[in-house]
Amino acid sequence: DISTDFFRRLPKAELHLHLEGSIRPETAFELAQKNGVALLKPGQDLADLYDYDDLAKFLNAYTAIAGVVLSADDFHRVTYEMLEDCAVSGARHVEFFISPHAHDVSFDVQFRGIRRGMAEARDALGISCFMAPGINRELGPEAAEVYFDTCAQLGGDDMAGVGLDYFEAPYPPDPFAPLYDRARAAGYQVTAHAGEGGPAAYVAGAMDALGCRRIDHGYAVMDDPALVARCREAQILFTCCPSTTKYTTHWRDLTDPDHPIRKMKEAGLNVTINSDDPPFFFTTLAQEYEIAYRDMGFTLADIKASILQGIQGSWLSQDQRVALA
Ligand code: ES4
Ligand code: ZN
Repeated sequence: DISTDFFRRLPKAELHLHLEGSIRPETAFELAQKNGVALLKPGQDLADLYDYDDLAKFLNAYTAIAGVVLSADDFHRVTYEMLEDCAVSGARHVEFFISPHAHDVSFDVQFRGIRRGMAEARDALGISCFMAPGINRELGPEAAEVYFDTCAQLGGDDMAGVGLDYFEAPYPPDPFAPLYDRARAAGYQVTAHAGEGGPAAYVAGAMDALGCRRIDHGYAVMDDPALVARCREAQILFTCCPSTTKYTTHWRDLTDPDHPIRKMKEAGLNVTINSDDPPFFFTTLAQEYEIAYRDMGFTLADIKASILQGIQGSWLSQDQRVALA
């Protein structure tokens, strides 16, 4: 049988990863102590924090962990450690979301630390990386505009795009259309979480209203055969995350023959494998590939196709994508 090490060795791109959701539990614990943040309630241990069975409860844990990261050095550390973990899993290129609004810390401090972490990872690990602010859709479109502009001022070349995340239904993508228009006009790449907790119409909305050619998760697409055909023809890239579905959707069994990631692949959609919030979902990027192969019907040819589609759909330049493939 094929070992985890085999999947670790495959050179790949990670396109769907959240900085705050990548913080190692032991780092969270250390930073909480150092910063005097009460991460755990009396009588709670770390395992109690990593206990959730829906998107809302997961996001509460995510927010609690985000609260321990305070100084620029802290942001530097968690960024570098996240990229180091990606590199160990065989990632050569990483595009990750940040959630600046999840911290009670000035954006200036956050971006300084994150950008230093990225620079150090490029030097020390030999990987390339971009970040994109994830817009918490619960904030609403007006707050999102201000938020995006602040990020764009601080992000420089490291900020390649913009994303939309957090609790999905009943927050359709459409109200964010003016912001996405502005971001695309300014040269930013765009993606959005859709069809994880929301309906197929939100996947269509991310394409039609927001101009996305890349969709994070997208599982509900399988509820609409006409939309599946459209996404196949338009070669929309879906950044899927197997282990996430065990905690945030009703697809708890990854071996289920009706699991949407399996169905999306069988329907001929462009599906990449990603890790989302690895320690929160008790996984790594390499392990997600192993799960796709072992539990979701991906052949080695499917795995290779997914990796190549991920590289092609990344935000690297054409030359960089050719070099990586
Ligand atoms: C997320 Cl799994 C998931 N869904 C929506 N928003 C998120 N932010 C971090 N992980
Ligand atoms: Zn995500």
